[in-house]
Amino acid sequence: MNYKIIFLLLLTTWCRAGAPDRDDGYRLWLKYDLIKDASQRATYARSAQFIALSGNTPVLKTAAEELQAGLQGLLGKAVPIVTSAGNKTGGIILTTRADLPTRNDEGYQITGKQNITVSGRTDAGVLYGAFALLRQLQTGQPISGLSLISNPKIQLRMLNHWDNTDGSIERGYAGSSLWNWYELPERIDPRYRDYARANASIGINGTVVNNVNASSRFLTAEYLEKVAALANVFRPYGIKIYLSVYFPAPKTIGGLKTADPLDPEVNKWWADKATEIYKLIPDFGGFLVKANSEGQPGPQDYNRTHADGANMLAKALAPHKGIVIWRAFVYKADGKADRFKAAYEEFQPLDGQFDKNVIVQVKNGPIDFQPREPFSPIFGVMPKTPLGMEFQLTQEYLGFATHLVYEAPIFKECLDSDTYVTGKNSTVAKVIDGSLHAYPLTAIAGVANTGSDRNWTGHPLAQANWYAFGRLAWDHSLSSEALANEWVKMTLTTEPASVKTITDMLLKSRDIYVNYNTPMGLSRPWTGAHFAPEPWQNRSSRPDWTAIYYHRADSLGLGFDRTAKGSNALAQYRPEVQQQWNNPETCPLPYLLWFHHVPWTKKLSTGRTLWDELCTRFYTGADSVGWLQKQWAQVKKDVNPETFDNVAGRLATQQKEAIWWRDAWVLYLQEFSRQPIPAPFKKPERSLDEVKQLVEIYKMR
Ligand code: BDP
Repeated sequence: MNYKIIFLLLLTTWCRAGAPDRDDGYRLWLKYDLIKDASQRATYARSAQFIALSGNTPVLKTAAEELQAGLQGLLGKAVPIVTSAGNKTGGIILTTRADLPTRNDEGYQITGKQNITVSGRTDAGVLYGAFALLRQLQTGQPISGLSLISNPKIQLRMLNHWDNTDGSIERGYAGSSLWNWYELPERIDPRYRDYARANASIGINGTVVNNVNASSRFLTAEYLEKVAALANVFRPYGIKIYLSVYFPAPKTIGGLKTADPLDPEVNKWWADKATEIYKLIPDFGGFLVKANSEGQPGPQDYNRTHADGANMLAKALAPHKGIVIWRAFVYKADGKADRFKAAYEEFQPLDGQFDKNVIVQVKNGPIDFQPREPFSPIFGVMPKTPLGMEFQLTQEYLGFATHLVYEAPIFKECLDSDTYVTGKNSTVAKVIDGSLHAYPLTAIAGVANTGSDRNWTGHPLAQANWYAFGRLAWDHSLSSEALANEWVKMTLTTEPASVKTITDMLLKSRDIYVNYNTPMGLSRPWTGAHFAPEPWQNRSSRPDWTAIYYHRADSLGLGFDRTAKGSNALAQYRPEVQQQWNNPETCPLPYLLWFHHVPWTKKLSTGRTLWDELCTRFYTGADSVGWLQKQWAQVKKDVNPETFDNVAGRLATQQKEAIWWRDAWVLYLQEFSRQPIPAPFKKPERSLDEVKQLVEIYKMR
């Protein structure tokens, strides 16, 4: 069977999977259903009579075939691929041009009137341009007369999968792993290609396929073959594969007595392993490493530093142009210390000590993917070390797959924060895109929210988080609203009123969630389910794995004092940033309890006391889920029934849980505040003991 026939077969499967009358969400934002407006279709069709492609490299072929498939669906007519436009007009030319005025190799340009030319300096640029052109049609924009250039602002735009060999996913809520390890490398699930298409369409160019809590099995010959088979599928879509590695692998699978990064035999083991990997996967991306973090071994076990560990791996990969992504997610089991400060304390002194092919990957906030965190102070203090961003798409602390939380505002809030590292307007975005410190390597990663569920993400609207992440990784200046709008049009409906309603729901969803879950700077990163709040949880093997460690409720007030009178974590930020947060009178309310222990009766800028303000937020947050339900009911006529019912069901669950979570917090905090629930809110119908039981029962499942 030749390549074209295979493609057509795949295409048929793809189309069958999502015929308009039965839309199970599998096609994501690449639906390509017929554009309803016939005159709009005809206008597009006049500019899309053929696709001219002169090259035949795999990525260029992908670009042409994706464009062809998309146009076929949107316009309802076959668009031929020809090898040259000759003197024909009215078509689309895909071409690479080394002298293109794009800023980097993956950028693209779309120009032209008589023919539309989509060009890139590399094949990948053309591929991204082809998807951008399709996006124009999908969102009802003009395609002729365009003159646009777009460049990715960040080089490595990656998904991190926390997937295990047994098919489970750490913190995964959309089924099991996409990778069928037991069937690989022989059986290639067609879904792997669909995964690659979706990623390429939003500019993602790298994927780490296994959990950061890594099994050394992934480095065995058996597994490397499986990984190589996946790499073969991803390659035509411009996506490189990376592996999370277990630092002591030289001991566990290499038979060495040590994994000391300064031991010559250990060095040799990794160098040999790298050579073995690159024989199988010539464009292998590199390693992601979680070391000396949450019980994972690492260089500190041998009195070496993170830099020693990272550089040792970097040297093994350097001859092959591979890179090391070393995570900064570390904190010690020291109950007296402030976990907020831990990563900075370990990493800041190492600034400038990492090899050129190392990038340090930092979570957006100092603690752990909370619904709202201040930006990690590390972003303001490591000018000599390339820092990459780690966001979490999977909703570990965001209500799993039942709560609606559109995450673009979380990402933007962090990216737009000013670190003041080189004066005003030194945003986190400018740190990580390299424009402030001229980092040679730039990266951004999202911990994936995908799984084997037919619609990929469990909650149908959580697809928007995957989408927005990829688009922001490409261009962090895009707004949350523009991305929501785009995604809704491509995925759910193009009816203007419904587009507006759903966009509005998405944009408000995060604040609604924060209000009933962790308002005003509360957080809840304790062990257990990571689902329902358990603010009473006070026992664990380590103090920073209890809830009371974070909220510090007592008879006087609530919140973690991180000023100079408390842990002084604020000192890790530049003075201008400290100034925003260190005065409880002026600290913005969303961050108040992150930095201050505030008396229950303290009057806030809203005119309410802390207690009354908290109650107001918990209650209005929970009530707003009802608003989300009402909004969703309004779009019924414009959204396919399967997706409509799916979302409606999840919103009903969310409503129930939001009330439960509100009750958990207010009943628990009331034991300290000793204040009534303020009018007009009614006191919870259940007792604190009943809520505690609910949580215990939840944890049993
Ligand atoms: C925490 C997760 C844990 C991860 C860890 C990490 O609960 O499952 O392994 O982050 O990022 O949020 O390493």
